[in-house]
Amino acid sequence: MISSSSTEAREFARAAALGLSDHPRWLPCRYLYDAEGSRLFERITETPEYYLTRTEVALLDKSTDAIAELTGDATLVELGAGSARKTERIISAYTQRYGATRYVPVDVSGEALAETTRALAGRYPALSVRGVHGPYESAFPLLPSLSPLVLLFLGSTIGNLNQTEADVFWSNVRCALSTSDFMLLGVDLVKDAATIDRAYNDAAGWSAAFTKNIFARMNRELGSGIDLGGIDHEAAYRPEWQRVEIFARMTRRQEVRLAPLDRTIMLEAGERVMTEISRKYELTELRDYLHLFGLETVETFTDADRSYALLLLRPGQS
Ligand code: AVJ
Repeated sequence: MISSSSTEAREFARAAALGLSDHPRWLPCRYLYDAEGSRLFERITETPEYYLTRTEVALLDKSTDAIAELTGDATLVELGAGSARKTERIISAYTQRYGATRYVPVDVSGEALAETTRALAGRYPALSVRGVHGPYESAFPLLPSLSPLVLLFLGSTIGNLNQTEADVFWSNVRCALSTSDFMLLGVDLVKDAATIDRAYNDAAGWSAAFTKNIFARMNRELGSGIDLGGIDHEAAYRPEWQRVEIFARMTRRQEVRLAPLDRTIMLEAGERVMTEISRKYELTELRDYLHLFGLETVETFTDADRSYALLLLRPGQS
């Protein structure tokens, strides 16, 4: 049932109307992650083509002890926590070293958050978990009261932000962190285009299913009536922009109903809707960029192929 009075549905519909009326057309990527989207993303991370998660987990295995030592005892706050499966490595390093530890996962998916909280509380008696349901911006006002803390932003999720959004994000981070806080950032690095293209076009089709799910969600929550069979997934690495661009291409004309707004938007056959970008980084460039926001790189952990990196950051000690 579609409840047109629900504020979440209206907000989703407004965001969709805004993006779909723009040129080029787009949808905000946070709507990819409902319960189904989070489940589909987990499938992507298990494909042989998607090297990011596997490489990050291996890096965490090698480096969490060093990280826990460098930061000292601290509250762990995680942006976009999802299933937090890889965070367990960090949590166990901190509980082993420091005993009782606070963990504050922040996620837009209420279901993922509830599941994560339940699973972790059972497995780590020394851990106190308090989830925050919302976009990661909703965590910033809480940070001063959680200091000393380590802000975790893993999975190269930062790559989803465009340049303007990233600038805002980093100034907010810098304002919210005090000089005794740290941030652990996971980023995917620039590499050959073929490897990246494969990661976003897995043979089993989970990437395509993930892209289509945002339209399935519109059907479920906004009564959009989109023919999902009339949508193709299109993802390609653009070396000149150092980013993957992910689109849904309409293979037929679609009438997109936004029931909460009582509006319909037409998409012609051949038109594309951008659902996501995924930025890839050069290490020196990234460190210089973060420095502009008053964040210093304490340590960089990277794999032998320099495929992926973990950066331990802290506010400049001025
Ligand atoms: C969760 C944003 C890191 O950009 O690699 C994977 C999302 N989308 N395949 C990424 C994603 C399609 C992923 N992040």
